[in-house]
Amino acid sequence: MVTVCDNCSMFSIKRFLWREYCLMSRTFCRDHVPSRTQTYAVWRVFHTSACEQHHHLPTSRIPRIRVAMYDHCKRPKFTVCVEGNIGSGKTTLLEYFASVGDVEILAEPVDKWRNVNGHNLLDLMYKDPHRWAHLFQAYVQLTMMEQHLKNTLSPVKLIERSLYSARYCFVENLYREGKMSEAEYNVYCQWYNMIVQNMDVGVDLIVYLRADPEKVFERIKKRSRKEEQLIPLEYLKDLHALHEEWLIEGKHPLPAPVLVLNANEDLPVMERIFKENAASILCSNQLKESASTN
Ligand code: TTP
Ligand code: MG
Repeated sequence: MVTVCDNCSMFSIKRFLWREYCLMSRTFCRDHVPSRTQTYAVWRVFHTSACEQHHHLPTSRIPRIRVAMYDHCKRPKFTVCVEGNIGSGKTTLLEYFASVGDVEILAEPVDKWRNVNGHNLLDLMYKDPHRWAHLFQAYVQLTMMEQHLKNTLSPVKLIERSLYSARYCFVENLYREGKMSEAEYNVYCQWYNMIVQNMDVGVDLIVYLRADPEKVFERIKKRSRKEEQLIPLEYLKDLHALHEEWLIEGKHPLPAPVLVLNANEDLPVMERIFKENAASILCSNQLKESASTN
């Protein structure tokens, strides 16, 4: 709703524009920076509705805001993060949807973690977490941020994991286990808070692949990713509990609604479950609604 400003202060105009921008950027392209004329056109429409007497401010005073323009990005975009314990089937879900829908998938950059200019940080972290966990998680945070910020062309962007699960599951676990010191944990959390408070992480839905720790333990053994061979069942139980705390019990902030899927089944059944939930995962209902209002 438009609030009519009494004195037409630039502050209230900016606040109003900013709110409109935030509303639009949930639905349209976040990265289009409009030209000065386009900004003015948008600003004038908003400002006219905000205060009818004062819509002729000089263009030099137009706030330099970033506005999502309808012309440049007709299709709305939804970001879905796929969460769940190690080996719960996140990559499998991504691959399934890549083969059936107009989606862009961003698989987890595990290969980057395994080769930072020749250094395998994932391996170092498992071998000596006291020494390497903080550095490893700092790098995970950086690469996750890249995933969140990445521009995609498809209307739906599916990301394996997020900044949030790294923070609330893995880092929390390392700290509780004493593998990350209090100082390291504090520095990590300050970085994390700065990022989520200042960056539009823009998650619209979380799909939680909920699997029993015993089940994922079996799968991890089978797929034999070399760095993970010594992972004990206890570690997977702890991670499972932290996923539950975050995604089911609401102990930490949730950036979006959560769709919970039973991920204990084998591939053919999992594919059936993915298919049954495709409309929710691909946000097709919301996409249709947004398309019809454009
Ligand atoms: P996952 O992020 O769980 O990915 P995955 O490919 O194992 O899962 P799925 O089988 O469901 O596709 O973990 C990848 C590896 O990285 C795993 O060894 C755990 C580790 N990891 C951390 O140690 N800290 C982190 O913050 C993250 C995100 C992963
Ligand atoms: Mg994976």
